[in-house]
Amino acid sequence: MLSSLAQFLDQHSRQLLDSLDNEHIEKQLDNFAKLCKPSRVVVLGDSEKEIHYIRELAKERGEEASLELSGHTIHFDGYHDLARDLGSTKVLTTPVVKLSKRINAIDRDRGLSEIFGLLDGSMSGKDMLVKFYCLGPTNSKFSIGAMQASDSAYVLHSEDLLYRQGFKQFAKLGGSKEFFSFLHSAGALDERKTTKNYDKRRIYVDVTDGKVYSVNNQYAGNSVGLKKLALRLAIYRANHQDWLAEHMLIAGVHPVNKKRVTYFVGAYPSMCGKTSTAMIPGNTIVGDDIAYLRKDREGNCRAANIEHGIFGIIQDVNPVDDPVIYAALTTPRELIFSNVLVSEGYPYWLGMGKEDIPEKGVNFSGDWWKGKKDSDESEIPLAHPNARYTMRLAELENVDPNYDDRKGVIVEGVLYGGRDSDTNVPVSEALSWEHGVYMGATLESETTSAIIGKAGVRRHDPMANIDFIVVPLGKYLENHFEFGKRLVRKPRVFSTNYFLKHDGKYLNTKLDKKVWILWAEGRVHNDYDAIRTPIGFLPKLSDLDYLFKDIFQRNYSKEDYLEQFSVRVSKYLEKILRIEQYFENESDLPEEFWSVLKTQKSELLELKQETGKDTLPPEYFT
Ligand code: OXD
Ligand code: MN
Repeated sequence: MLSSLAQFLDQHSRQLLDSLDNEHIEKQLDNFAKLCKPSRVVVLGDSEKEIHYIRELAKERGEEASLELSGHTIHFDGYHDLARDLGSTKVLTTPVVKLSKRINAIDRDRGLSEIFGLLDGSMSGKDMLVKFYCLGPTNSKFSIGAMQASDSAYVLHSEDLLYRQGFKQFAKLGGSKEFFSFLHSAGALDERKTTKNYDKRRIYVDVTDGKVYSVNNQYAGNSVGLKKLALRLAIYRANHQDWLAEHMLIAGVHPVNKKRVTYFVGAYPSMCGKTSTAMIPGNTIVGDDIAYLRKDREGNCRAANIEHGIFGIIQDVNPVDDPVIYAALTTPRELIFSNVLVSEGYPYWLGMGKEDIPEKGVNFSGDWWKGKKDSDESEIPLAHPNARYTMRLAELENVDPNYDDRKGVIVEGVLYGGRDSDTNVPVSEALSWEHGVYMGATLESETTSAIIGKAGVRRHDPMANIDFIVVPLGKYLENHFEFGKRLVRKPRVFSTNYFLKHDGKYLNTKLDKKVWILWAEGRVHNDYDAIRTPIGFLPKLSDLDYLFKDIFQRNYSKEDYLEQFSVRVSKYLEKILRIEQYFENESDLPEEFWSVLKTQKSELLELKQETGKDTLPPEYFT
């Protein structure tokens, strides 16, 4: 044991580190301690006692406070730290690190010197808490060890809810440095225990070294290393190997009256229906956010949830739209709410479907009352639109029995869903794996409040992963094309759009997505015919009508079908123009990508010339 590190450790911590017998871990912790200068370095194992310690510490320190229902706590991030901060998140570059143009970068030496300057002494008077987790099920091909060091008990409490304990996994490393590590400091705190120097927030990702440094923040997307910070490291690794690290849900889809389950993965940008797709009543949930995908020996695509909890957006969670989550959030269990309104010990959020919401309480702005304004004179909502809940998946009644399977689940369908008010149909199936990759690569979405910046602007978001693709986009897409080529049983690929509007009004209810997903499930098993169009295979009216009747006991009219499933030829051509502009600056895009685009474009142009129409009904293609 390095003597400089030993002086920070109590006996238990020392024993734990000794038992890991890994010089890389010790060296890293020694460096972290020298840099952040905590009073102590507290190393924790996997036991219930240690989990309990963190849970209580978060409350003792005021980072969380108990609510009325047993197990519920509230945590507030600072008023200026309520979403992922892409501007302050940078990848450290060296001559070997090549990145997509959309990723912020900083020269490695310069970046390290800047962030080390900010971390210097950041933990003085505090403990550095250290825990070991496993990304993915333990003892599996998917497992990656992840070490988190942080001065925030909230960060470790969140990780205890969201990730698998990994001390034993680390013990098996046999001294290797094949693990990720994350150093986080919330920095100086104000009286609300939120970060004071949020303007000096930095998140620097060292992809070649498998490390991320994060300082002066608390919002979990910035602070919880194992979430989006680990996703970046995993994407770098996966794209230099032969697997996929994706921003995807994993769900078991169970058709009505049929004894089978079909596993889907799905990529949806934030606030585009990802969690609610995973949570569709009748589905079983394996994961709602991050999946690793690998080919197994038989040539199947296997997916594992690298998490075992949910850090979910809580806006619009109500008994009608999200009954399963709503039930979980309103009953006792271990659960952290963040950035909601609290009044008399109960949480309130936007769109919760309650009439009697209190007109005052405490929220992300401190004491809150209806009509309260911020310094720009805009009204502060009762809860932040990106307010969250954090809980274990196993708490949910619809958790899939295989959610922790070390082999992962066999994926038969892939979903790509954007937020698109005027172009894409509610559901369609890709014409091929290549077309499916194209559908994922050309996902567009209106921006949302999960990312700092203006909401409501159309944004390209390939595979809903653009914020995290720390390799050139061309390389990332090639990895997708190649992955499919190697599979013996390729999943079918579908695009969904739950947000189609007419005159500003949504054309579908939030529950309609169940029909689209069950149609996709049926297609995987060849239960339904479909109509081939340039944008993909479209459902037939009779099959949708059957599904609407079967599931919701209501008809699906021809009018609705025509409005929702007509091919908006001109809108698609506009989209293709946007795509061409977006991708033209990326170098080395795979040929497959351009070939799908060119085929689709020429087919649409031809249709337009032939018919002179902007929109064509599905029947036109039969
Ligand atoms: C998330 C996000 O929190 O993508 O999952 O913002
Ligand atoms: Mn996410």
